[in-house]
Amino acid sequence: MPDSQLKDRPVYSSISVDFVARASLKDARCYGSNTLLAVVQYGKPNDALSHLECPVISLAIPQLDETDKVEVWTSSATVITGQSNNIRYSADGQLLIGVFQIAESDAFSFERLTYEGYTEILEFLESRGYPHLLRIWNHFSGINSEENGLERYRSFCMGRYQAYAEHDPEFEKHLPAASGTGAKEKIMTLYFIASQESGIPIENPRQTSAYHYPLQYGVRSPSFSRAIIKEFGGQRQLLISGTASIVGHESRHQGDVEGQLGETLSNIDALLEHTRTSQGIDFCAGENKPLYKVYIRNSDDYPLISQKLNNKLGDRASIMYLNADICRSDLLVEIEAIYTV
Ligand code: 3EB
Repeated sequence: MPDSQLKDRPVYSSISVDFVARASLKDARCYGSNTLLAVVQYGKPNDALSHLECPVISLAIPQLDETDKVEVWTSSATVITGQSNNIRYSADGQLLIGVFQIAESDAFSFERLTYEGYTEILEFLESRGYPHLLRIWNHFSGINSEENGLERYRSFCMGRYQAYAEHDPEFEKHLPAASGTGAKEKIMTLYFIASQESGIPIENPRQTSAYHYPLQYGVRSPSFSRAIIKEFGGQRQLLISGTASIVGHESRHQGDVEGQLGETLSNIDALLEHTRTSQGIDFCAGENKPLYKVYIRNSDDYPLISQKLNNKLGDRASIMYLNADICRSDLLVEIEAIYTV
């Protein structure tokens, strides 16, 4: 490529994410040779990490393994941070990480609170020039409780759907990957990554697309894609949504946590295989360990689940175990993952 053309090419930062020991976050701005974009911490840590200049996202979701591990996102480029209404964020010119966090007051219906949150996020991303929402984590209290005759997760799906539909009539073609779980305090947290350029949404051949789930699961279907592929600075990430024991649109292995775990892992395998054949990318061939986050409804199931996962993955994955309710009351475990090649 001639020099002149090279100069006009935008600089693409590389983006990394890892689970690291809290104590290794000494510097206010950097982790290793990269700049901090955001840190996510789980449970009720004593240390607020207030020395960090990047957004610190705290979730009332207990960690079932080592309690001093945090999720760290970094960039090789210069990072700016800021706040706009209810959103704290950082951005590096290619990627933006933000968090919308708000008390779940009784003043609004839960549907309305969700609608307002999503609308604020979508408008914010559009105005900042990062219009492509790639991945979002949805955490709020009482996910399976009924309120005004409707399960709160279903109210959430209605508010989310409404916000997306108003923002973009074609929204189902570019939905982000997502996770949806309960949290132990009455705070709604929506944290997300978005980019200037779009990613590629992937569906799972073993599962009905969530946005096409039939009416029996709620008037508005859950709006998310099964995974997103996005390239950052020569590396590609596969951001896999929270995945559970659902085949087609039906929950399988009711009351059988081992059966649900096996089905969930089959779903993740099917998604990886489908990505390999349809996109020509083998995410299992990477040298970086994939990151797994495992949400477990009943903490009593943690020993069994961790033992089975260790048998299957050994030390080929970094795994974080969390104690959270899951959006269908018959689901006992949900697993999300990030692969990099
Ligand atoms: C499922 O496949 C399980 O509503 O954002 C997983 C990931 C699930 C995200 C969401 C829900 C969501 O339907 C539940």
